[in-house]
Amino acid sequence: MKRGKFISFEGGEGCGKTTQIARLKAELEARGESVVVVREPGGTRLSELIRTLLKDEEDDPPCDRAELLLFLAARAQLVRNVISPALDDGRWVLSDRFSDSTFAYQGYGRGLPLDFLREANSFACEGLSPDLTLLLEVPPGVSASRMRSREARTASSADRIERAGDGFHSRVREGFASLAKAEPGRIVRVDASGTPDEVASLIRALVFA
Ligand code: T5A
Repeated sequence: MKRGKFISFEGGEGCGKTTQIARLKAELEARGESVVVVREPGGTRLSELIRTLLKDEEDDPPCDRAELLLFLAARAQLVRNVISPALDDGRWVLSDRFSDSTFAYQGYGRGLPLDFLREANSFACEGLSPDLTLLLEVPPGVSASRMRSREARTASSADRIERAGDGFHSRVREGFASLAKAEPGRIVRVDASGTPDEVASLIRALVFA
């Protein structure tokens, strides 16, 4: 059986990953492919419980090191129980965030050492890396207005990481750009500031090139 393809979607808050993943999934299914969509942190019962702790724990919020280890624990469970079996079955896996978010947020954003992060992450994912990573980029103003419109529509409010401050989020943005520069063969930057249709057609051209 031919191994499936693994594509991760990355970027800052509200860059439109979820919207584009739904579109690519529909496109792939229309072409007869079998597709699994996962989100990080999350995607298994244990990983979804960890997600709640990471996003919403206010009384005893995780310190930076605990935050890192919780993200990695959620990923280890997702890789072992969902992503690797799906790839072995020849299915496509589209992941809303993966390891590059850890490097950008916990490495560049929180300042934890990148060498250690890479090693610990590789242990957590048993060496698995995406075949292709689409880095969706929007200017900070666009990201803020998309998040506001989503919050208004869903009556939700910003979580602990979204509220981390402008300095943190600009380090994350610069981190993603550095990661893309270091691995141009895997990480492709996508201008995500256009309409959903415009961004979807850029992505289609990259995936079906
Ligand atoms: N994190 C995660 C870490 O710190 N380390 C890690 O290792 C990992 C894996 C996850 C948080 O955890 C952090 C990063 C995050 O802070 P989350 O709730 O999953 O939290 O948040 P995000 O991944 O940031 O996802 P969001 O749902 O906030 O944003 P999306 O998925 O990028 O954007 P989407 O598609 O939901 O769109 C947002 C809004 O914009 C509109 C949509 O309709 C929606 O209202 N929109 C557009 N509007 C105009 N034009 C377009 N092209 C649009 N595309 C979407």
